[in-house]
Amino acid sequence: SAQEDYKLWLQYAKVQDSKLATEYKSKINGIVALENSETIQVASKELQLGLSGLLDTKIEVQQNIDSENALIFGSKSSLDEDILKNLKKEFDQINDEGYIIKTIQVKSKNHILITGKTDVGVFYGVFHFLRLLQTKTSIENVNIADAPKINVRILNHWDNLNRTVERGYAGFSLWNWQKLPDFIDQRYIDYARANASIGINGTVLNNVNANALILTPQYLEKVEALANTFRPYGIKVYLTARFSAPIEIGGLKTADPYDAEVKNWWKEKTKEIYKRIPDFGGFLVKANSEGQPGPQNYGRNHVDGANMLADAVAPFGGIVMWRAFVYSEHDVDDRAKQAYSEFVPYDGQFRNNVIVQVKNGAIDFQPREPFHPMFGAMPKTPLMMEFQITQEYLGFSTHLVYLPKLFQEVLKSDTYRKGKGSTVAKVIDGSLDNHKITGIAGVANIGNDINWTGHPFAQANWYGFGRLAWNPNLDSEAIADEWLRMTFSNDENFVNPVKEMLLKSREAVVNYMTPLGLHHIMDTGHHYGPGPWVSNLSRPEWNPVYYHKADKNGIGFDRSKTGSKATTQYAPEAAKIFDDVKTCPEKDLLWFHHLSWDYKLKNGQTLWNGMALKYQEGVDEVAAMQSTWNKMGNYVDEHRFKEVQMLLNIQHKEAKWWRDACLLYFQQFSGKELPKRVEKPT
Ligand code: GCW
Repeated sequence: SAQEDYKLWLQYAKVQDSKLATEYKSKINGIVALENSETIQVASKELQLGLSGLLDTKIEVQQNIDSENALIFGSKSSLDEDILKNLKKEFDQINDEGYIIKTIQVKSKNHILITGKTDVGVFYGVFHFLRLLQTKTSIENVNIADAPKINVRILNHWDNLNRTVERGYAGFSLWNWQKLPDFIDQRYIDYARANASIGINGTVLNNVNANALILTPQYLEKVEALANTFRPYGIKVYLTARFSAPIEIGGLKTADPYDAEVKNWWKEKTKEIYKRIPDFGGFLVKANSEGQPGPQNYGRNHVDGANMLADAVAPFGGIVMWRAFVYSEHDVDDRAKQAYSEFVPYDGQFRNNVIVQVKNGAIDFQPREPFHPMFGAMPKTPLMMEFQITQEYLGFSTHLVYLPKLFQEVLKSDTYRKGKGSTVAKVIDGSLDNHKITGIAGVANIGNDINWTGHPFAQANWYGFGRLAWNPNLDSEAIADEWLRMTFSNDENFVNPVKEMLLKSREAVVNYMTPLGLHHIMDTGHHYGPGPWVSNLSRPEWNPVYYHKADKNGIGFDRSKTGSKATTQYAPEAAKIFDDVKTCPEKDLLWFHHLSWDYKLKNGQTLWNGMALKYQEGVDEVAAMQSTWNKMGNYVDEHRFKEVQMLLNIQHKEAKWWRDACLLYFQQFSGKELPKRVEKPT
């Protein structure tokens, strides 16, 4: 039902396996909270809600640890000396947000303890404990110590103040500015619960294409109300800072970061914010990109801009996330090179509370991009990852695409910056270059649709982002497994085939949209559906023809040493791999090379035939997804079953649209027949 749609992965459906249900009930006689902070209170509420659903019975809240088999939770400072002394090893393993879940003995009676160094750590432990029950895991003898590997795990909402959401496909913005601050929608609380359950600890409320009004007292009062709502859940609020705000709302003549009045304006503004929100996280800034104002308007550079804001928030412990997504119409030889050339020379010059936020690839959230060459290239500057959870270029909320596969591919990529094994994950978790501030951002796919994300399976992308933000080394398959069990069913006849479907869905979309390294050939502006023919836009690098460069001689963007030389922005080992068509992974082939239609692929096919077959494969994969899903009616409520069925039907239709449009368009250049296995356009 719509109920289930709304509840995300926190369904807390009754445990079906009777043996396990008996075990759970016997191990959870009562729950004992050792503290009474706001966070522990919401943790206690969550446990009661979760357990009453999972065990279909009310579990009593006890004041003391008597009897046996209590579920005890509280932070380190609330623990008795005799409990504490046996946990030294575990406490050494975790940081401030980590937790321990352990079967312990008190007066020779068994209990389960959930603890951590802070209340939020305990809360995360509570969610992990509930997850054990949601995913059919025994709690006979638990012994878990876990902690996040990245500090700032944050959602970026591209939400405008009029509640439209840029690149949002799930309704309007959750933030009801008109009713705030006095009306606290239950949605805000459920949003916070969902985020806390996966360890997300920050949210940027408003669009990076920013409106300065968010910084006026009228709005800050509303932001404060949201911050108060999220605080018990361990979620800090951040805002985007429009660089020209001193002019627009401050009445100054300039926003030049060298101007004393401007500096002072930001200092005062920051003070005002922290007075309302003492734990305000800081600012996210898009500057001198796609028409946004920035320091370059005044002949200054990114460092000047970022450091000015960093100085304003530093006294309060805030950070500045400065985006590296920049490209201009003036430097059009290869857009992929611009961010690197604008930022890398400044390595080491940013204040230590600045973190540079880099998209996963050098163009823009394509179905597949090689990792951004900035990762690993600025060892003296912390870099954070920006992933897009909302599916701007991947079929909006209509196509089913399991993104943790994409995220994981990027995180595992080897930058070779400090030798083999210098993965992107190690750059952003700070371990490669020893950074204290670390971060990962996901552009949210959340709106006020009943199911939050438009497509029931797009919930998995929010979930999976959070899990990978917690630990970038997790496996996307394990994440799919737990998400399916928590969201739908533990029945193996459901979990196994549908997991298979999820895991294949990312490659399917690559195949029917942009196989073999093609990119940015979506129709212009909205980016939905094919548009490889578009060539009339005012800026060259907005036109799909700029990216595929198809002509009679072949197709692809030569970024190798014979072309734009973008490969030189990678470490020599990586550059070497990409530069040589023989070693360049075929999945990235046309990203790095312009090749003739007769070029022989590894499977012996010509490039033209191979590409056509990939498009067909994408269509076939969606058909396989449909047939898998069509057998799942018995395991899923009717509402969600039908929704997904209809969406997959659209996806199949549109996969064919992509195949036909792209192949017919490219065929005018290749001048070749389609291989037999490719269905003729209808
Ligand atoms: O992906 C592109 C989008 C813009 C977006 C921009 C950015 C917020 O098409 O809508 O603007 O990137 O990331 O700044």
